[in-house]
Amino acid sequence: MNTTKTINLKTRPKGKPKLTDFEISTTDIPYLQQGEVLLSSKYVSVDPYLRGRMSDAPSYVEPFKLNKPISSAIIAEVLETKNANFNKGDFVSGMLQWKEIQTAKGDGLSKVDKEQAPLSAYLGILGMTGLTAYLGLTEIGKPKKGETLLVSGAAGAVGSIVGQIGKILGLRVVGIAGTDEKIEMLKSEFGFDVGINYNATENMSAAIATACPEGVDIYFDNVGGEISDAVLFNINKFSRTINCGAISVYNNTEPPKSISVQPFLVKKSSSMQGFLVFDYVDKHPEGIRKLSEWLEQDKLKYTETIMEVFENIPQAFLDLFEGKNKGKMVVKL
Ligand code: NAP
Ligand code: FER
Repeated sequence: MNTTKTINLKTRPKGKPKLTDFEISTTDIPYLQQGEVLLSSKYVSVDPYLRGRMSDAPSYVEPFKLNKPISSAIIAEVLETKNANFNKGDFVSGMLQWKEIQTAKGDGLSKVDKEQAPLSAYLGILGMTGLTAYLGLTEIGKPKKGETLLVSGAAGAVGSIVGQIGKILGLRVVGIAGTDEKIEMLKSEFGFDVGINYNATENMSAAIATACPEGVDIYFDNVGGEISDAVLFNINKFSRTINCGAISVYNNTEPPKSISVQPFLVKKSSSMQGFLVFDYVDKHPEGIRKLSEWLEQDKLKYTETIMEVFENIPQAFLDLFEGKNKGKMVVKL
């Protein structure tokens, strides 16, 4: 087989992305050059931040090009190798293209151990997701035992890990998510103390006040927008907000209308800080060590939503904006 299916960005999404913004094409697999490996994709990560790269606004990485493949974190198997660092049959993780088969240079690929954890875990708890949860909470949240941690997007990939790390560190943990089933999962499987289904709640600030009778010391914000506005009415003196993501406004076509945060922060000497996991590359090895240790000791659990087949990668991505996933969304090929 000398060709492979490829998923390209066909049009830049306006508002909510649609399946027609993507196009599947068949492209040639280039001849394997010295220093390269031939890879077969096994698990593809779909992530909210890819929405940003589909727009042409300036960002920390360049936007995806139209009619060119989209890329994301992928776990792949080495089919052939002309690179001494990789053997046939190795599994690797890297930022790769949405292709079934592709060639890649060795740099930027890291080997993953199938015996230590299931392959998909390297896209979630043992990858960017786990690092985001651990480093965001510890570096910016600066948690102290007994404090109250509120997490939005709590049943998602990052949020479900943040809450569990909060429990390990001795915090009272409250989660916000979109269905009763997710709230039940947060409490019964991940040890959250309380949960709020924002889709079934009229007055979010009152619900947060009830769920956090001693106020909010740390707010790990994955969603932004109205949910995060409601949190402001409940923040404590010297509280910290980790601005990890704002999925509720990623598809906005106009700048979001939020309430003014400044008076809330002034009154409570409270801080908000944007967080990017790539700013802490020097701490990634420590983070992975910690996460692996907690995983081995059964102190951390994870869940995944695994969709199947290559053609469904765009649908899996769209589903993130509908809350169809619990834990990490991945596509298995
Ligand atoms: P995820 O939480 O697994 O998936 C997205 C979830 O967002 C959905 O399951 C959905 O759950 C929720 N959601 C969708 N639309 C929403 C809306 N309008 N209002 C409220 N909730 C909504 O995704 P993830 O990979 O863990 O990422 C979570 C957040 O972290 C994202 O904002 C992402 O951009 C950010 N992130 C940041 C970094 C960084 O370095 N800063 C790194 C990784 C991720 P519900 O059913 O609860 O609505
Ligand atoms: C994310 C949201 C936003 C993310 C990165 C960004 C790695 C960064 C955006 C930018 O720099 O424009 O989930 O994850």
